Amino acid sequence: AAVTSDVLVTGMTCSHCVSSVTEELSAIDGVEGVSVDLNAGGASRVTIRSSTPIAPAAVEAAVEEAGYALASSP
Ligand code: 9UX
Repeated sequence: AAVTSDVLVTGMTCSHCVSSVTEELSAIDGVEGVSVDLNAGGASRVTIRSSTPIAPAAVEAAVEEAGYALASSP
């Protein structure tokens, strides 16, 4: 069964930000889907669906590669 995990990402303010983060996270092995609840000016909730649990460090690296930062893991 697929698993989902949520992270909070800061610095995202437009749909292109969403595209960048989605693209980077989707490139992680095992990731099947990414959805973003954009909260411009605050932390955006990013939900990652994957076949197996994804290492938190891989998620953080992808978010940073896209140019944003992890606020926390709720
Ligand atoms: Mo939109 Mo996001 O012009 O860093 S790409 S603000």
